Formats: sequence, structure tokens, C-alpha cells
Amino acid sequence: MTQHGSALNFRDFVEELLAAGDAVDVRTPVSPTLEAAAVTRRVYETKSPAPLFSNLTGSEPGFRILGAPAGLSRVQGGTYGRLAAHFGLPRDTTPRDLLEKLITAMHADPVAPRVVETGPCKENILTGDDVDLERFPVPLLHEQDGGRYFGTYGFHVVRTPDERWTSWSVSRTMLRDRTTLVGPCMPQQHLGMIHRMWREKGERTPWAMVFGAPPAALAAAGMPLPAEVNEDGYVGALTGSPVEVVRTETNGLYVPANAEIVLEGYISPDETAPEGPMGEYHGYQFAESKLQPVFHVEAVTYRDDPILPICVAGLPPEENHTVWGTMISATSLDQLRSSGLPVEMAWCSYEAATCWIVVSVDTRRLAGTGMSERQLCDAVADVLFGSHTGWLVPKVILVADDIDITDIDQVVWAMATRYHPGTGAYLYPDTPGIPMVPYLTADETRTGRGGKSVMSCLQPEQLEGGARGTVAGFRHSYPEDMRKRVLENWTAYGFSAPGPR
Ligand SMILES: Cc1cc2nc3c(=O)[nH]c(=O)nc-3n(C[C@H](O)[C@H](O)[C@H](O)COP(=O)(O)O)c2cc1C
Ligand SMILES: [Mn+2]
Repeated sequence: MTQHGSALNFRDFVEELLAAGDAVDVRTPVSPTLEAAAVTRRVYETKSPAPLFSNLTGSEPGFRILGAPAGLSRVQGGTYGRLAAHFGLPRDTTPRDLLEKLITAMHADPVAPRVVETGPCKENILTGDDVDLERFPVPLLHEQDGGRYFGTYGFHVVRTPDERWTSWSVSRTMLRDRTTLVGPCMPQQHLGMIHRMWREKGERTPWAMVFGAPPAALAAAGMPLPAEVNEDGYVGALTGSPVEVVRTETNGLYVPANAEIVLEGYISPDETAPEGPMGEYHGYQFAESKLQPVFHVEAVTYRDDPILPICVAGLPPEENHTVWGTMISATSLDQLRSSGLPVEMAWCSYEAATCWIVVSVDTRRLAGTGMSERQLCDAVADVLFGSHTGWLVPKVILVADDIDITDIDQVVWAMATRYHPGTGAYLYPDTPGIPMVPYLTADETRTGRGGKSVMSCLQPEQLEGGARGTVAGFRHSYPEDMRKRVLENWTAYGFSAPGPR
């Protein structure tokens, strides 16, 4: 027996997508070398159903890959359907409802995982000389990449030496040879923090990496929850059920029992190897590789006919935008609200490749505070840029709450018509930020500071609770009975349903 549902069972998640017409079982032979990734890329860019590659050339029969697990969808009413399925929510869930659900769980008591004796992830066990990562269809994702990537949609499991804090986090890993991977382990991320604790003791970091994990767990592992918070307990609170975990074969860590593939081993305290380049979340590919820690695999366990999920990073929308961006939106909104600022909503526009977050301000409440634009921008920068979440996103765009910030068309309109060059830009050159942002200077990349700003698209009148002019549009320029009449007669006029938004 194992737990079920799309949030807590990856196999159920895949079945649900297939049933909804939002995944396609690709039976024709496909090569894991560029072809699977090229198909997945086109899927993102055309919002097509997720490809389940079930006939991969040069791989063990039955081994599969799922591309674009949280890509956007053209299936009617289900743009965010694949993302919503990660949380067991209906396919027509709105970004707003999703953020509220994520925030509510942040304030609920954690629900610790439940240890079970065994589970589907133990159907096949490889140890010793049998460990061979090459048995899996490890994809080459972009022609210019420095290697093949095993880990683009899986999470690391590490625990502090005193066992008080277990971290689940998403970070990429490149195949190095039959038994090792190499990947980034940034000191600001929890993987890097815990790795450092073991290194300071001169010890190897016990480590596991999980693929085809419960989708809600993957999303939580891609969420900047604060340090010392166990992602496993958050997933329990979010889904209402403890995550079932099993003990690894070799190193005493615990992993989701129904995961598709589990790698177990350790992170070397000192050994590094070149990693990358890889096409990245901001949409660019750079030429350089970097020295990164080496992950040693001592055991592999997997389900029968395992499915390796992949993210082919690059131009939006892929999972660095739909998952990472959404989770950042939730933690940012929670922090801004908790600080008492008059903030209504926060959203990392997927189109902006997780390089900006838009924040909408309740102008009535703002007027009540008497804050100036500078005071508001400084306060927002203070709350966000100093936090684990705000380290990740360099630009904040402030707009009034008449804008639906999940609609990029409205955001563009507000920026074009309300942002005042010169006076609307507030710069924070000394704040720390993720050095991967593509426009940073060499100096900023080296120091890890700068390139951050708050752009205010608030009209002077909006700071006082008013507005400059009214909006000329369907919703604003006609009396209610006229709008009703137009909507009711829409098809009678000769148009096809549905009418305008
Ligand atoms: C698909 C995907 C890929 C990601 N790749 C990386 C990565 O390679 N390196 C990294 O530091 N963060 C990556 N992230 C973001 C981290 O998972 C995220 O910042 C998370 O908060 C890290 O966990 P932590 O807060 O426990 O440190 C990725 C997120 C997603 C959803
Ligand atoms: Mn964490």
C-alpha cells in the first residue's frame, strides 16, 4: 500500500494528466540525446501536453522520461492545470487561490512525515558494483550543455549533523560518470548551508536525491521557506497528510516511499569537478563551466518502469518559472503582509523568467499610512531584499491594486503608462542577490551585490488613494446593463463563445 492522489504520488499525477488530455504517451522511439529535450522545449513554447517518453532509444526497456511536468497548458480552462495537480487542486485553480493555499499552510502546524517499512521505490535496488547511473536515460538538454543532466526535476535530501533540520531542495545535477554527479551547492541555499556544517567537521555529507517524488514535495523543495524549516513537515501541512518516507539502504536518511528513483550516497567534503554550462532559467546559455562539489552514489533504488521527470530550462514558461516563481510569489507575499505593509498580491510574472516580482499595493490602505513613494519602496526593499526569498529576485515592480498582476498585459500597460523614468526607479546597490542574474557586471557577480531595484508604477494620486483619470475599457466605460446586454447577446451578434474577459 502506498499513498495516492496527484499531490502525494507521482505515478498518480502522470495518470491524471494522461486522463485529462494534458500528457501524451509518446510511443515512437525518441533519443534521450537532445530529441526528448527538443520535444519538451517545443511543448513549453506551444503550451502542449506533457510528453511521456516511453520508448527511449539506447535505454533499458521500460525506463521513461516525463518532460514539462509543470508546463502551461492550452487545455480549455486549465492553463495552470499541471501546476495545480502538483497540489491535488482542480485544474482551473487560479494563481491567487494557489498562493492563498500555500500561505495558509505556512502558518499551519507542520505535519511530520510517517516512516513506513518499505514502498514502491524499493522495487529495484542496486548497490556496490551494480550502481550505474548510465542505466538510466540521462538526457542531453541543450546542444551547448557541458554534459547530460540526471537531476533537473528532483530534490536533494540532507540533514544537519545534529539531526535537528532536514532539508529538501531542488538543484540541478550533471552526470559525471557511472557513480558520480556534479552540481551547484550555493552557500546561501540550504543544501550549501548543511553541506558546510559537515565539511567543517571534516566529514562527508550524507545525501540522497529523489526523482518522481510526490509532486507537492518537489514544489516545496523548490520553495524558499526559511532556514531550519523542514520541507517535509510543510508538505504534510499543505496536503493534509504526512508524507510516507522510507529509510535509505545506506546512510540513514529518509526519502518518499513511492518515489520513482532514489540516489543515495554522500557529497564529498573537498572534491570538485567542472559542471555546466547548462541553458538556464533566465533564458540564456553561457559558455563557462564551474568547479562544483561531487556527489557520490553508493546505492540506487527505483520503481519498476521508472519515470525520470525533466525540466529543460530556458525561455519561459518552464518549471523555474511556474514552480519556483510561484513558490517565491507565495513566500514574498507572506513576508510583505506579515510586515504590515499595505500589499494586496505578489506575483513573479512567468514571462519575466523569475527576474522580477510584481507587487500590488492597496492604495486606500497606503493613503492611510501617509508613506511617501520613497518610504514605501525602501520598506518593500527592506522586507524582501534581506530575506532568503528576496535574495533570488532582483527587481520589484510596484503597481496599484487596480491591476491584476497575474495578467502580463495589464502589467505591461501599467509600466508603460505609469512608471516615471528617473523618479520611479529606486536602486539598492548594496543588497546581496543571486549572482546568476544575466545583466550583472563582472564585479557584481563576484561580490554578489547590486543590480537590484524597486520600480514604482504608482501614480502620484495613487499614493493618496486616488487615481489619474479613469480607465477606458469594456469594464469601465459602459453602464452595467449595457455590459450585460453585450455579454448576453455575444453569440447572437455572430461571435463565438466565450465572450471577452
Ligand atoms: C525546476 C527547478 C530548478 C532549480 N534549479 C536550481 C539550481 O540548479 N540551483 C539552485 O540553487 N536552485 C535551484 N532552484 C531553486 C531552489 O530549488 C529554490 O531556491 C529553493 O528555495 C532552494 O531550497 P532551500 O530554500 O531549501 O535552500 C530550482 C528550482 C526549480 C523549481
Ligand atoms: Mn529549505
